[in-house]
Amino acid sequence: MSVSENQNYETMGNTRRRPTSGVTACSCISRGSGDIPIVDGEFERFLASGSAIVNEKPQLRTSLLQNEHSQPKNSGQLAGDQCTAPFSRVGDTCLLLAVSDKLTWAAARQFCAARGADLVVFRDANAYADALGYINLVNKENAAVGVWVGGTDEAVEGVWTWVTGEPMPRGPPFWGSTDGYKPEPGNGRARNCGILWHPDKYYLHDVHCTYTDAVPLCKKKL
Ligand SMILES: [Ca+2]
Repeated sequence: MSVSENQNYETMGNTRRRPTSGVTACSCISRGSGDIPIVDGEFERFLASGSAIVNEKPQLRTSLLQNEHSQPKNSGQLAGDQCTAPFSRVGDTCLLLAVSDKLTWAAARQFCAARGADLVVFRDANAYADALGYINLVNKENAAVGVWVGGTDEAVEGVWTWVTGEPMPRGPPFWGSTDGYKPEPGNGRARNCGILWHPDKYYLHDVHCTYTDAVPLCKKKL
């Protein structure tokens, strides 16, 4: 420290204060309302302790970073903004029933893909119930059609999977029955695409994938 620099400090014992002028390193701790003078060597110990906290608590830093990336600042608003017409917010998802577009299963999937979506999947009975409520609301005037869902056993007969690659649930309350006691799916290799079958209260049935009296139910990822 030069003589001129030293003149910029007010000396009080072995305590140094912020320089009164000039640009010089300050041995102070900032505490909001102002800098607090510290004893020689304490500033270095303060810096060392801060580094120790970061180094000793990597799990804390990792946890904070994970929270920052996993929790949108306003997930409700974000999802609502993305679920725009002609899609409708249904429960915690975003659906579109294209009541005027009777298509094969593959064409229905393309229809959804062109709109940033895919055929609907149900991960639990609540999601299924939400979708049924939406279908009955939108499809009042066009009730005698089937509704395509994103489920198939085309790849391996009898192994029903969603288009996401997840296994489809089996049995009630998802699948219906053809004659009151024989559970769906029950038509083997001939029928490999899943449909919500209106004549059976929109329970799941297997039908020919080329069936065309059915419309897409698209689900957009949020
Ligand atoms: Ca089949």
